[in-house]
Amino acid sequence: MDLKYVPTTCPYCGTGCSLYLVVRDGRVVGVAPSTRSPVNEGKLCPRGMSSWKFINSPDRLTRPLIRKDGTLVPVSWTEAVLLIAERFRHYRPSEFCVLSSPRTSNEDNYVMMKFARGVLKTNHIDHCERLCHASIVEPLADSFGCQAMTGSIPDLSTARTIFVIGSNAFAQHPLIGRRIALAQKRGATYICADPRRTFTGEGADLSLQFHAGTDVLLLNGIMQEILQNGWENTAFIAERTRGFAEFKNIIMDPAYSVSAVSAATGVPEDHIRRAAFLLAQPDCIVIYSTGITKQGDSAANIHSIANLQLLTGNIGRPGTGINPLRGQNNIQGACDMGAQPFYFTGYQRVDDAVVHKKFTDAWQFPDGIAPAICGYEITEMMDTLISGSGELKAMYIMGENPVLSDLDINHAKAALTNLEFLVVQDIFFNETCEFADVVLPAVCFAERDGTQTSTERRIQRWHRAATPPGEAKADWRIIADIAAALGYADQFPWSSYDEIFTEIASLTPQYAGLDYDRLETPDGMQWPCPTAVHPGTPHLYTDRFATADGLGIFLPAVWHSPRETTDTEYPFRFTTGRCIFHWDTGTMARKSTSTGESGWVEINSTDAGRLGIESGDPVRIITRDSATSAVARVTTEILPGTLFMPSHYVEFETRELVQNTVTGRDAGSRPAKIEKIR
Ligand SMILES: Nc1nc2c(c(=O)[nH]1)N[C@H]1C(S)=C(S)[C@@H](COP(=O)(O)OP(=O)(O)OC[C@H]3O[C@@H](n4cnc5c(=O)[nH]c(N)nc54)[C@H](O)[C@@H]3O)O[C@H]1N2
Ligand SMILES: Nc1nc2c(c(=O)[nH]1)N[C@H]1C(S)=C(S)[C@@H](COP(=O)(O)OP(=O)(O)OC[C@H]3O[C@@H](n4cnc5c(=O)[nH]c(N)nc54)[C@H](O)[C@@H]3O)O[C@H]1N2
Ligand code: SF4
Ligand SMILES: [Mo]
Repeated sequence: MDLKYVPTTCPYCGTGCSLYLVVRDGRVVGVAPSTRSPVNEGKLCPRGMSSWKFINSPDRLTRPLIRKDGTLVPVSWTEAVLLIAERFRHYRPSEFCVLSSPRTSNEDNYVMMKFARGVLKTNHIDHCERLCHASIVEPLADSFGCQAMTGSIPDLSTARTIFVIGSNAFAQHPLIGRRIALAQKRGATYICADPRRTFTGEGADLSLQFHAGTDVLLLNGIMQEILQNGWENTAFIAERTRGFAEFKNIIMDPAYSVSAVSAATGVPEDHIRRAAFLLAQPDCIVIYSTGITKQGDSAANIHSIANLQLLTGNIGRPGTGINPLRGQNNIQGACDMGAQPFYFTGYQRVDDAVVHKKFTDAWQFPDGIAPAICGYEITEMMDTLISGSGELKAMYIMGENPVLSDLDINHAKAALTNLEFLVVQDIFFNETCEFADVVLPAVCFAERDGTQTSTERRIQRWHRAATPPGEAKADWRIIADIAAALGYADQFPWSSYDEIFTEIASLTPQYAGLDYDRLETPDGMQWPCPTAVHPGTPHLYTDRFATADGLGIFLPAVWHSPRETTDTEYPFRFTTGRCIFHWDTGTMARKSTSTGESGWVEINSTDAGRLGIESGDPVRIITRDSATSAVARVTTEILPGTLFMPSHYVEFETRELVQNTVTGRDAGSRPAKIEKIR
C-alpha cells in the first residue's frame, strides 16, 4: 500500500495544530498528528482527528451553479464567470459588499481583499470575526499599540500562574487545554473564572464562578486588592507604563472593594483575595476568549485584563502575557490580510493617505482603487440591506454562512433576499447558497497549498494533498478568473500560492521577512518578522510597547451594570456558548460526526427544584422580546440564577435570545425566565 503523509494544519480552531494528511491514490484516508509541532506535540483533539472526513463527502460542491428560472442548475466555469462579470459590470462600487473567509488561506483572503478594493473598488469587505468576537484583539491595541496575542502557546510550559477567564479552552481549544493541564502537573497554579463550572474549570486550583456580565467588577476588585497590599510591580509601572495615577484613583473606588465585589459577583471574598495574590506573582499568563468579548462592553473587559498585566509586569517575557484564543483556524490571517473594512494588510489603515498611495502604486489598477474611507462591517452590511434603501445591491461571499451565523437568522435571510445579485463560493451547499444567484465550488484545505496564521501569530504552511472533487477550484483562482473577465488580468498574474505570498510579504511589514522556504518547518514563523534574517517574534513587547512612545497605557474601566437588568419576572441571566461536539454553524462538523443529540438549556438544581423542572423536561426560555423551547439539563455546574444554552443548534434560535434589541449586537447575556412546558 502506497501511503503519502502530507503536512498541513487542522482546519478547525485557531490553535494551529500541525498534522499530516494520509493519502492513498490521491485520496485522503486519515490524519496523523505532527510530533515535531511545538504547538500540539504529536497530539490532536477529536475534531482534529476527524478533520479529514468531510473532504471526501459526497455533498461537496463539484460544479458551478447558476440560477435559471428560479432553480440552480450546473453550468460550465466559462458561463458562470462570464455571467458574474456581466452582472458585476452593472453596479457602482458603493453597491457591492464582500465577505471573505477565515476558513481559507492567507493567500485566498489577500486576493479577495485586492479584488474588493481594486476591482469592485469598495471597502465593504469583512468576515465573521464580528459575529464571533467583535473585538477579541482590537482593544489590546489601545493599551499596547498592536492587536494580537502577546505571547506564545509553548509559554504555558514556563508560566507559574495561568488565569483563564471567559474561555472554555479544554473543549474549544483542546490542545491549549492540554498545555494548561500539563503546566498544572508541573506545578503551575491554575485559576479559572467563568459563570459556569465548565470542563475547563473542573480541575482548576481556584475556580471563580461569577455572575455573567460582571467581569470588569471582578477584575477591578482583584486589582484593588493587589494595590491595597502593595503587590503591584512598581519598577515595571515606572519604566514601561503611563496613566497609572489616574488608573489607581479609579480602581481604589469603594465600589471595587473586595466585599462590594464579592456581593455583586457572587465570588467569595477569600477567593478574590487569593486570586489577587496569585495573579500578582511573576510569570502569569492570562487566557481569554468569547466569554469576555461577546458582551456589550467587551472593550472594557479587555482593557481590564491589559491593566492587570501592566500592574503586575506580567508581559513581554516568556511565561507571561495576554493570550486571546481566536476561534477559527485562520481568523488571525483573515484579519492580517485586510479582509476588514478599515485595513489593508498588516492593519495599515485604508483612511491613511500614505498607506492608500502605497497600495494604489503597488497594485497599479489603471482606474485606481477604492477611496480612502472605511467600509461597512458585516453587521452594517446586513442592516443596510434590510433597510430596503437599495444602497447595496450585489454581494460576493467566500466561505461564510451568514444565514446561520448571523445573530438573527430571519434578519439575515431578509437581508439576502433584498440583494439583486449574490455569488456564494463554498465547499458545501450551505444554507446561504439557497439565496445565491451563482454558487461556485471551491477546494478545501486538503486540496490547496498556502499558509494560515494561528491565534499566536504563527504562520504555517499548507500543502496540497488531494485532488479536488469535480471541477472545484482554488478560491484565489476563481477570484482571479473573475477579475480577468472584468479586464484586470494584469493585476492578478500569479500561477501559484507562493507568488501571491511574495506579493503579501512585499506589502505587509509583519510578513516582510518571510517566504515559503523559511516557512517550511514544523514550527512555522511568528510575526512580526520584518527582515529575511529576523527569527520571528514569539513574544511581543520585550523592551517597548508598539505605542508611539513605547509605553503601555493603563485604561481604567468603570463598571456599569448591564443595560438590561433582571427583576422578579425575568430573574435569570441567560447566556450562550458552544459544546465540544459541534462546530459553529455545523456545515463541516455535522458532516463528520453524528452525535444525534440536540440543544438543551442548563439550569442550577436549586432553581430547577423550585420551579419543578427535571432533567429532560421540555421548557420554554423567555426574554423580554424573544423565546425558544429546549430540553432542561439540571446541573450543579452552573450558578443559581444563570441559564446556559449551546449556540450550534439553529433549530433553537439561541443566539437571537441574547441579541441586544437596541444595538442589534450580541449582549453576552440577557435577563430571562424559564417555564416548564406542560
Ligand atoms: N448558530 C450559530 N451562529 C454562530 C456561531 C455558532 O456557534 N452558532 N458562532 C459564531 C462564531 S464564534 C463565528 S466565528 C461565526 C462563524 O460564522 P461562519 O464563518 O459563517 O460559519 P462556519 O460554520 O464556520 O462557516 C464557514 C463556511 O466556510 C465553508 N468553507 C470551509 N472551508 C472552505 C474553503 O476552503 N473555501 C471556501 N470557499 N469555503 C470553505 C464552510 O463550508 C462553511 O459554509 O458564527 C457565529 N455565529
Ligand atoms: N468544539 C468547538 N470548538 C470550537 C468552536 C466550535 O464551534 N466547537 N468554535 C471555535 C470558535 S469560532 C470560537 S470563537 C471559539 C470560542 O471559544 P470559547 O470562547 O472558549 O467558546 P465558548 O464555549 O462559547 O466559551 C465561552 C465561555 O464563556 C463563558 N461565559 C458566558 N458568559 C460569560 C460572561 O459574562 N463572562 C465570562 N467571563 N465568561 C462568560 C461560558 O460559560 C463559556 O465557558 O471556539 C472555537 N472552537
Ligand atoms: S485543538 Fe483546534 S487545531 Fe488542534 S486539533 Fe483540535 S480543533 Fe484542530
Ligand atoms: Mo468564532
